[in-house]
Amino acid sequence: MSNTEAPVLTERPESGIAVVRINRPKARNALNMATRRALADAFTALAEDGEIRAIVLTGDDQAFAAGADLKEFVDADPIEVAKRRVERLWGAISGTPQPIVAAVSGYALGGGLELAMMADIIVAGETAQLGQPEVRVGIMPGAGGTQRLTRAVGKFHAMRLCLLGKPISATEAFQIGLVSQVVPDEEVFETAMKMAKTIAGLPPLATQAVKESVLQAENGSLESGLALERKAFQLLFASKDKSEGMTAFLEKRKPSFTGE
Ligand code: CO8
Repeated sequence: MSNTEAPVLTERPESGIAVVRINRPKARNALNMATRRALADAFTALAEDGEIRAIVLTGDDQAFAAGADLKEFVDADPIEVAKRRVERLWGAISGTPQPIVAAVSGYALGGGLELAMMADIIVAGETAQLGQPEVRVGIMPGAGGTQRLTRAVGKFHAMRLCLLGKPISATEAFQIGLVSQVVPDEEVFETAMKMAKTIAGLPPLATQAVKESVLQAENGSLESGLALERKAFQLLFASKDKSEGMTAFLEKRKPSFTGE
């Protein structure tokens, strides 16, 4: 397979930043098993790469991803679907320690929106459409669409999206808290890259501790979340970047972070 035919492309356009691009344009970037495996492999490799401090996850102009590949679902029975153990592949993405910025243009539907919700920041183009249309083909969200979505937007928006299956515009998604920022279509990737660049320039121990703590807010009780946040906060006082960041501020100069 030549690189341009690979279902997922990883690029390193700038130091500290990786771009993971879903590359099945003819199928609207539908997520078949090969693509899901390639995504998991890409994120597993990046998670272990100490040089990478922020990741941009994207598709193309027409689609971020139009959901699970229905060709691989149409004849599948429950045992086959269970045996695919897709949760292990999703886990490789959602468990990535570095912050992930999703750059969403076009369709982010079904498993595609669930994938976007595994990112930490979502930038969407103004004509993007986001939704959980699974009910329309007789199934339901199966990779976080009833869970991450509900945590992001609350019960009543989540119910509307999952029960009616109708996509919403990027503007509405922004209003309900499903995306972080809406920008003109031609600025989606550039905006996500700018955010990644900002994150990559900050102390990685701190950005990764922020990610871990914010995600904990979705998982556990307020008390356990506050305890984790407190410990992560305290631990950062052992980092050289904390000393450098604060000293540089007080000395009115630019800090130089090393990741230690
Ligand atoms: N699966 C397979 N092929 C797809 C998919 C898909 N999800 N989406 C688009 N394609 C293919 C089309 O079949 C078509 O192929 P061909 O050219 O060979 O006919 C090509 O992409 C272009 O599609 P359209 O001609 O339909 O393009 P449009 O621009 O007119 O429409 C849409 C784009 C609106 C995205 C439309 O294609 C569509 O509605 N797609 C299906 C969306 C959908 O229902 N997604 C949910 C799928 S179910 C799911 O995601 C469950 C997640 C559970 C995760 C758990 C995993 C185990």
